Amino acid sequence: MDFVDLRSDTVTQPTPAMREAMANATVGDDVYGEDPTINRLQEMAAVITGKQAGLFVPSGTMGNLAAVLTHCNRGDEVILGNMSHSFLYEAGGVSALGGVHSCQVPNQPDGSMLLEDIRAAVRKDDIHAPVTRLIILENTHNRCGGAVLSLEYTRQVGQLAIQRGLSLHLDGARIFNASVALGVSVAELVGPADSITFCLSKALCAPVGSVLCGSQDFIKRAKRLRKQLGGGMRQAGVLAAAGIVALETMVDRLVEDHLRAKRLAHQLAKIPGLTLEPGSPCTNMVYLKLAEDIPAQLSYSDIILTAGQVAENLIAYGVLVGVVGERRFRLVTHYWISDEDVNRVVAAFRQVLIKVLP
Ligand code: TLP
Repeated sequence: MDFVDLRSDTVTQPTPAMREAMANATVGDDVYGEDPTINRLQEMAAVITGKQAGLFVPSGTMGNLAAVLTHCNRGDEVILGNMSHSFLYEAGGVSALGGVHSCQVPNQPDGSMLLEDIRAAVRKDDIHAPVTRLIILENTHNRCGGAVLSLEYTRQVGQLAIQRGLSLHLDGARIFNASVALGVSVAELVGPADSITFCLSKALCAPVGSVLCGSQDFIKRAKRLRKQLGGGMRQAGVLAAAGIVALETMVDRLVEDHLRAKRLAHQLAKIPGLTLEPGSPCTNMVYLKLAEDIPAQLSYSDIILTAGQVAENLIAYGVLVGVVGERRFRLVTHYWISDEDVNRVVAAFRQVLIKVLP
């Protein structure tokens, strides 16, 4: 069966243009710095982010980890959101591999952390406390509905970091979605950050890879960390070639994913049994829940309906969705999702929920 896969934008396949570029890529040994295609991608990334240099890494997770380990010493502390990808989904790498302690500040529904909460989290100079070294922001914010952090907010956090002598890292896995949604250039949006990771392998459709960007000195040190983490690749220009096509051709079209997410959300919200989360979608992620009234309606039959059960039932209709809680779904639109696919998903939800609603 042909599946409509909305579990994530990480499932995106490379485009035909990417496959062609990969086949024809000129390559060299990147650990020697001799892969011309990787060098070109890194230069492009530096220009786009307005930073001095870029470093091609195998994944967003490694980009974030290398950034934290470059900014922090063992025993230092990083301030991050309690809903951030770095805290929730990176297997505790900063502590397990870097000995870096994390201080989790509550994320607000819009993906931000309150400035007063960040200020309060910065440690005083006291031998009992770790040294606060770094703040991490995430834009767009995955777990907070794909929410976009504004330029104004990012600047405020950047100011706070400067005042307290801290560094600021931005997990910009989906910074291009943020840039398109705000109509603000990536360079401007990430200006206040000392370093940024962005991903090529999500909505931009490249098969593998992210780029970590920062100052010349920062990237030089991050390169040693990448080597320690086993991320020094050799003729990986075949991967970077797809990344270049991604940057050249896949950014402007992201607006289509955002519009399709809106249409999908609008249609799904009309189905009894589903409740759209407030403000959703902000970008390419639709977050929704099973409606409050479902258990009451089902109480006579003793069925407890979970998002997981609904997702399992949707598979029979060729629809794959993300389950991110007992009653919560995440549906991510991307290049390979068409208007027809949206209709198919809506029809499938309707069919599945009709079966369980009286
Ligand atoms: N996110 C994945 C899962 O890990 C949850 C997804 O399906 O959305 N930062 C952010 C904000 C991310 O959403 C992700 C991936 C990463 C970093 C890590 O990127 P990779 O998967 O390349 O290590």
